[in-house]
Amino acid sequence: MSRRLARRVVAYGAVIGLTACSSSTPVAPLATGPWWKGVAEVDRRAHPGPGVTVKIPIGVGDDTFTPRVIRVDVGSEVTWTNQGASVHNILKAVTTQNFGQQFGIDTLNTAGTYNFTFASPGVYRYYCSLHGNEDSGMVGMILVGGTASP
Ligand SMILES: [Cu+2]
Repeated sequence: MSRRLARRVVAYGAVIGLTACSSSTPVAPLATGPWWKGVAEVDRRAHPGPGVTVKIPIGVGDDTFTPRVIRVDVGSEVTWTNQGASVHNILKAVTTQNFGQQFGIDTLNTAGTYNFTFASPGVYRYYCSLHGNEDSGMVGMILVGGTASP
């Protein structure tokens, strides 16, 4: 580091120190918005016909639905498989949303599976109440058909 650069760094540090207590200090905005913004969408469409099973393993120890966001064809069956050691559940993130039929499972034990067939296009969000809430933590989303991500 050159002497001039070193001086500049020291000066910058001093400015930070002086302004840290000021109410006018600019603060970098926190990441805001829904969790699925920027999350990779895994496209599982173009499988032949309805009834295709899409595996969603639940990560060992990290309590996540993997992948978090997948897109499937209308009529696709999705299978959640608990590959972890913990018990999980699968609940609607929006309780009033119509999934077409009863959705979810209260207890998904280790090695257990849960199947659901998505018969209508739409955006279907879900979560595990043991390791998250409707909007963060152990959450997932199924995009059915060509419906745009929200
Ligand atoms: Cu869980």
